[in-house]
Amino acid sequence: MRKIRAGLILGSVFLLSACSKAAQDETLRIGFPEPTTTEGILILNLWQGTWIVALGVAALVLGLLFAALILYRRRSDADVPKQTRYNIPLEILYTIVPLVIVLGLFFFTARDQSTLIKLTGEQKHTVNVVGFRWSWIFNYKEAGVYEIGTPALPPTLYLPVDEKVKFELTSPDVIHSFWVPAFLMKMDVVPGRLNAFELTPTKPGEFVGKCAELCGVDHSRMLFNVKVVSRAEFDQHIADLKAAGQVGALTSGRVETSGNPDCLGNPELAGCKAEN
Ligand SMILES: [Cu+2]
Repeated sequence: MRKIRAGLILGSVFLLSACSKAAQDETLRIGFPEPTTTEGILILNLWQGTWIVALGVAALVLGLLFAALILYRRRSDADVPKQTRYNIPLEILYTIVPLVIVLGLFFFTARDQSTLIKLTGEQKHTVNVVGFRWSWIFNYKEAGVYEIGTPALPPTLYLPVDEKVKFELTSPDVIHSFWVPAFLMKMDVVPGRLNAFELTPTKPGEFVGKCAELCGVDHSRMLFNVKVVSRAEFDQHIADLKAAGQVGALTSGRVETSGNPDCLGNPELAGCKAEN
């Protein structure tokens, strides 16, 4: 017994020390990426808290299970352990305890969700994100410029670091979902409905985004990039979009393919037309 325990401890120490710091951090985040927004920390805490509760339940259940296996095992044919049934207090207990756990998890989820989707109106700028079959448009509302992507040329969303941004999500066709994994936040983009949320990116860098709602044949190609940059770089990018003539706002970039796959992302091709 002692040898097994020593082996287990040694083994886990060895495994942990063999892992890189990054892998250890990811283990502590239980698979979540490192949050790069103010709001992401709240989501990470909810995720970790839920896991702590789940591990607590697992420890309790497995502990009771093994205790019963060892302490109350049948030791001889003559000596039958005491049989218990219809233990009302016990049955009430194991009905109420899961209810309390589920209600607790629900409470924290609902509380954090209402914080996350609350619109404070304190955003520094607004981006209207249009998800369409099969790419994204980013309308920078205050600046009056836009960026549009295609499956072959995914667009890049620029965001100034440490500035609260409001995303307004719209779709001209089917339900998509706007997801930047590093932001730990996603929201559906629903036709005929204005969904919105705010967040504050806190780490400069490049991140990937994607559509997280199976929306059709080219769903997997609805990729985009996010660049969190300084205010100066952001202003420069806006100026570049203006200089490129990408002024105004687009509501749809849907390309009518008329059966020709080359039309995807190439509305200017002969025989292909853009639908707005
Ligand atoms: Cu989609």
